[in-house]
Amino acid sequence: MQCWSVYNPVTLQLAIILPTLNERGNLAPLVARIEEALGPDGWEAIVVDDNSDDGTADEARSLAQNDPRIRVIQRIGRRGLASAAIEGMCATAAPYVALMDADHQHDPALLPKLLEAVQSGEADIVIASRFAEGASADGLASLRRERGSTLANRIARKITGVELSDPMSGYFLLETERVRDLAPKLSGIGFKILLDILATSSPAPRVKEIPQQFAERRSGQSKLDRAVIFEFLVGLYERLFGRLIPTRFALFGTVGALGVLVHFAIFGAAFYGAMIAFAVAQATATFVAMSFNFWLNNWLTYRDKRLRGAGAILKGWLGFCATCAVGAFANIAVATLLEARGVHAILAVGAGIIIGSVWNYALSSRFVWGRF
Ligand SMILES: Nc1nc2c(ncn2[C@@H]2O[C@H](COP(=O)(O)OP(=O)(O)O)[C@@H](O)[C@H]2O)c(=O)[nH]1
Ligand SMILES: [Mg+2]
Repeated sequence: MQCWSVYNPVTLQLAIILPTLNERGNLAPLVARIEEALGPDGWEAIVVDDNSDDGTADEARSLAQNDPRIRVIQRIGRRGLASAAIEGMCATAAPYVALMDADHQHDPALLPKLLEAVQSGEADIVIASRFAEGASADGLASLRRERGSTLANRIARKITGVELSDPMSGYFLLETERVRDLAPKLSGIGFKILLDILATSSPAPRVKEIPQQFAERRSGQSKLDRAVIFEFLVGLYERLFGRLIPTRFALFGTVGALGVLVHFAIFGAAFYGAMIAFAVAQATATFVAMSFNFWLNNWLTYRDKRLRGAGAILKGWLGFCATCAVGAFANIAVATLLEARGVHAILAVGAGIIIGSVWNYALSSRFVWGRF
């Protein structure tokens, strides 16, 4: 007979957070590699899965059934690497926490070294760098990306005040309490979680970099196109104006403004160029501009929650068009009402546009890129 009371746990030291999106086949071998690096106890691995279609969460649960060191957070209707990482980090009782890709690009053998650096008090945050001396970055998909990273590093230095070779690394370790303290201030948008932590910490944390051999992903596909420079501009904006006008709304508005240009271009070409009837030209321009906005929002504004696959895109696009119709109605109603009350026509139009955009944003962030 099994006697539960003799259970004598070794104190939990380290949690390894594994954000996943379709990484089913990578989990079991990764857990084996983590065990090889850290030994049998003192650690746990928390899989934070955004409801992957390949059954990653089921696979994690089936591993966890026979292995209490594995835990699963399955998020429904949520997406995003940064927010998954933060949520996982706040879900552990371990005093130290590491973030790692689940695709084997990061070598678990480095974990003891990372832990030792923070545990000994040598550093507050230790980063496995793809670019520090002694590192190799064979696994980086393209040279372009690497070059992007180099430029990004220079900007990062300015923002964080910390000298780093790889502030975009997805593999690092720190005290869990630090994350908990910072969590309310972290943005949770995008992929730049480490940069966010560094930039938000005050005073600047003591950082140590350890070179890593960055490998090719073992199986599955990369989900991120890390447009590094874009991430930086977004990060910069967020720090400067993010509290005034939320980043996503600013992106959404910028895309909307570009849509207006597209609208005028199409309308001009159809009406003045091809001599098409006004109503048809206007309808065509509206349709093209709306589709353009959907595409660009899916590509930029919601890049961390991007709709993929023909079905999801078609559904999203139809939803977006429906949303825009409601927004247009609100726009016209508000503008007409204000104008009738004696507000200057241009001001009334401006107010209509602002109300319409806020409507569109609120509806589409919920019904197109959020949870219906
Ligand atoms: N939970 C969650 N995990 C994600 C998301 N996007 C990517 N990941 C995971 O984050 C890690 C890094 O993503 P990956 O696609 O490998 O990016 P790459 O290394 O830049 O190619 C992998 O373990 C992914 O499965 C997401 O939206 N949510
Ligand atoms: Mg990867």
